[in-house]
Amino acid sequence: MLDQLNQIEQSALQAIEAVQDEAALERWRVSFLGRSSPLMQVFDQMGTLSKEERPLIGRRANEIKKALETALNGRTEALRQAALAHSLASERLDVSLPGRPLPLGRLHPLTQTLREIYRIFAEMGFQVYRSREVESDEYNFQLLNMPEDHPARDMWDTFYTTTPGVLLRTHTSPGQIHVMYQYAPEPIRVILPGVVYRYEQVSARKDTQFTQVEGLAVGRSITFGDLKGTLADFARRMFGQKVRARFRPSYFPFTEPSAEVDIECFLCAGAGCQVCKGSGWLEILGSGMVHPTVLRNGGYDPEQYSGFAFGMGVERIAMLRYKIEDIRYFWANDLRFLEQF
Ligand code: 2U9
Repeated sequence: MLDQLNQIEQSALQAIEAVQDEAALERWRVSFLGRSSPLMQVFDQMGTLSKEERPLIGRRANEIKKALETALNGRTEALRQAALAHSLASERLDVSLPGRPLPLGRLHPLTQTLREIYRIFAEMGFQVYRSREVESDEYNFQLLNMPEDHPARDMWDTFYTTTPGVLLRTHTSPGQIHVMYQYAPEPIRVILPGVVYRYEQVSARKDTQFTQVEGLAVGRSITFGDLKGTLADFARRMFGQKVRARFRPSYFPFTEPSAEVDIECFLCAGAGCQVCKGSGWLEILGSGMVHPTVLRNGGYDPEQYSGFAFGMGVERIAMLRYKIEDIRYFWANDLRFLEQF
């Protein structure tokens, strides 16, 4: 019996050396310390032993049981330590490594240009006013001095809706009538940004929708000199302090006199290149003194009030500024284009 016990101890202590995980350790416990393990069976058979044998075997069996329990506890702790070391190793952090750069979003080039325009005009005291995109023929044309069948209507190829007299605005000018109605007879200085729609053949220069900013200043003594000063200053702030501007006579039904504003071509310094088509000048906006009829339509007495107005295509300004060759890039959502700004 003593030999049998020594055998049990030896094989148990040998087997535990090979145990590498918790499940194997549990199997070991069941086979060497479990209820039906050979060791426990020795305890069960105590009653059948002689008086002399009983204390000897009993003592030895208890010794072995303690030894196995000690071995079990030792192995449990060793496995726990190994698991901890493994998880610490896998979570190791090198705090001296450089951080991973986060992908940064950016503003659309049109938004950047628009914000620059807002900033420049805000510094000159202009407020931003937003107006509807679906308009009436009355606001888009008639109140701007273009009654039905007026030939100047041909300047805007218009998207009409199926409702008679309702159209997509071809410019933000109807918004200026809304502003005047709302504020007359107070003096006003506003800019009106927004998308406008034209029934155009799409090309590198023209799209069926684009972004416009129009401006309007109305007061008791506003002159063409104010128009010139404001717009020449805008050109310098937008395109560089050295940029020269020129005012060229033009025609718009809602302004009289009217002028288009060109800046000296900053690509060829006036020598003539492809962008300015050899002229040395780049057109950036249209402008004029508000027509007396339009002032009256807006609720101002043209005998006492005057004003100037202007309009520009924001895509055009951005194209000049960033040397973009095709207007269709703005709405194409191509990341290769957008990531350049
Ligand atoms: C009111 C009075 C006057 C707005 C004006 C222009 C000249 C002009 C174009 C430039 C390029 C539009 O984006 S574009 O196609 N605009 O040339 N706009 S004066 O004059 C107004 C508007 C409203 C009540």
